[in-house]
Amino acid sequence: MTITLYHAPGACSIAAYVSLLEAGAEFEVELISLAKKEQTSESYKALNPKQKVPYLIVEGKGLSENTAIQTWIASAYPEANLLPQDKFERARAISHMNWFSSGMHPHITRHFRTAKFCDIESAHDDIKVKAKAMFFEQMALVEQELKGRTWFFDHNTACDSYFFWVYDRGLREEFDLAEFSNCTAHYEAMLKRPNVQKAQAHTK
Ligand SMILES: N[C@@H](CCC(=O)N[C@@H](CS)C(=O)NCC(=O)O)C(=O)O
Repeated sequence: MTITLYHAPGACSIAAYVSLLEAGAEFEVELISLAKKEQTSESYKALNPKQKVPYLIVEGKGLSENTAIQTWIASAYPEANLLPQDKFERARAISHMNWFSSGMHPHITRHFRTAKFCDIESAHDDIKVKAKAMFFEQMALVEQELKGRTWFFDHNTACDSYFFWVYDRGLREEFDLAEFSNCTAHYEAMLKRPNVQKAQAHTK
């Protein structure tokens, strides 16, 4: 099976990268520089008109969206146990990933790329304050999810790889996340995983 992951260092595509490594998959990584806006190049747009990473190509067929990519990896490599086997728990894991994608990531984007959302410069600080507050509201819910547990489920899954990025991205927005001690412990446990270190080190 030929698999190529389009990944940008620092981007949410690290979640798929970590899962492919955890699955023991054989795959190629094509690095995209978001700073150089390579996601808007004609050649990348021809592949993925959404102009985002991650993008996965499996045997010539493309798949976008973190949650779908993670779900495919888990199905294609069942022995890696990247999502819970129990049907309800598996649906809950997919719910978590959708939450990270649609309920948390957009707040970070509004904090980071405020000018993309509003031309009125004097309103930018207000948008940032609100985006951060909305992100923190969600973080408080994740904090409860992780109470008394190392991982979201009874073993490390794709959800953990995905939330690792959410927390890391919050730190890079200079959010003080110390009040979320369960989330911080989760982040620290993820940082110790060799596949997380490997994916993070791949910047060139
Ligand atoms: N809904 C998509 C979002 C992907 C996304 O926003 N990726 C960001 C990087 S973290 C990106 O490619 N941004 C480039 C841009 O917006 O120009 C998913 O969950 O995969």
